[in-house]
Amino acid sequence: MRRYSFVQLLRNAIGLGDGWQQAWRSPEPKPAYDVVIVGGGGHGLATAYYLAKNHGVTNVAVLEKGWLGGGNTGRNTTVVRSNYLWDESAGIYEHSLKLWEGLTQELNFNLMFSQRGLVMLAHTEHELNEASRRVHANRLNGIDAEILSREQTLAFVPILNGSKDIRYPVMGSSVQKRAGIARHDAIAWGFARAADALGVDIIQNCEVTAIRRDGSRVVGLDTTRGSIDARKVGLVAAGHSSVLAALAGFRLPIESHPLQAMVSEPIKPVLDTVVMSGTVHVYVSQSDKGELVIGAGIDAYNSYAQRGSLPILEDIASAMIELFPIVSRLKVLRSWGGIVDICPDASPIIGKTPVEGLFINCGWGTGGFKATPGSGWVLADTIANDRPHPLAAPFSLERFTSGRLIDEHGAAAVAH
Ligand code: FAD
Ligand code: PYC
Repeated sequence: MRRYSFVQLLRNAIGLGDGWQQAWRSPEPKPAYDVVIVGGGGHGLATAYYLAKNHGVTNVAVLEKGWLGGGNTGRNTTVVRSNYLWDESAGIYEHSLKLWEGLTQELNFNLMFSQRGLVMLAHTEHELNEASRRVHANRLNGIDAEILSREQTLAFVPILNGSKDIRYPVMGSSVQKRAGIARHDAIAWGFARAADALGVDIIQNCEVTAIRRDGSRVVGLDTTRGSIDARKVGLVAAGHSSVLAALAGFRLPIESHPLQAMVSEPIKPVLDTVVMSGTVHVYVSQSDKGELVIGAGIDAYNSYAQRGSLPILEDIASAMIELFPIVSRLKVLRSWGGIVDICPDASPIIGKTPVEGLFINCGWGTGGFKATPGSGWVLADTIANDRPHPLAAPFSLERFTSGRLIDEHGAAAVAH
């Protein structure tokens, strides 16, 4: 990897240098690979990186129909936390959080991971009980979690509306202090650069249009850039997972919905943590630039369009003003949407499929950004060894026939 001197950095920044070195190559697809990963979001790129790094499997391609991180990876609001309810979830999300804690150094790429804490507000007795149950469950799994009283919550987030006369007064909260935010596209770029350096071919503008089988086994893919043979294939295509599964001839218990977010104009620092409210349906953090990054629950209808409807934006604006009256005259700079693939139990699917040699990672719904490194790690291990990684095993597709669901609607919180 090329190193730049300070003067070279300055010259490049004003267009007088000899240009930036490409962070990854742009190879033509080869006729065949040992493993092809479909989807160049964070999860797909992480899978390719860990295949190469942890398992020495380097004859790998990542096929992306658009540009790297152009799906949900580049559209999410970057909340990273591991405070889910069930032991199975604690396993995978905490593994991921631990990887986040060392990833900037490992990838030598500034992911701007900021462990500023995350507060989940409780506005009802039911939410207080649910928070307390989850905090105890987290602690039993060695995950940091605390309950804050109403007074402690208002002290932790001074801009919160402390009035008891609002629709949903703040009654308390749970907090995970190791939670936080990161820079979303940096994780795609960091994994891409590191995977490329280990020999992985990253191929953009390459849409998979068919999945070829020989009997019950996958043998390759047709793409907009030609046919590619593959011994093993990983489908890691978030909003389009059910479309790809249909190409392979099986169905997924997934619904695809738009999920929207927006940012305000930049203001002085007013919020040094992340706040979520499941009841009034809003969550917010402040970016390093000063913008408030604000998100919503899903749009209720199914869609494959990367945009949503206006009523959701009106709802989150009114919820924000209710919780944080100081934002009432703030301007919204932009809003956007992504397509999230949601399972009935609000937990992901990771593992084997009914087609031999074909693996899948999907169903992270509104909450997969935080899991990017952990999910890549376990999927790579699953593909390399042809059996589920122990942390992935509970999240198999079979749970929808066995009935061993992992219901995380409470922890998925506002976004579901
Ligand atoms: P993606 O980044 O979507 O990557 C999948 C890729 O597959 C895409 O780039 C797509 O173009 C490609 N693809 C699809 N079909 C094909 C094909 N046929 N051929 C080739 N390529 C194909 N999660 C959190 O943990 N915290 C949050 O704060 C959070 N906020 C969110 C806010 C919003 C508004 C949204 C939309 C999502 C949010 N999420 C959050 C969820 C999170 O973004 C996703 O779970 C996660 O990014 C999924 O990553 P991925 O790499 O699997 O998917
Ligand atoms: O999963 O923590 C999360 C989340 C926050 C906002 C959207 N998803």
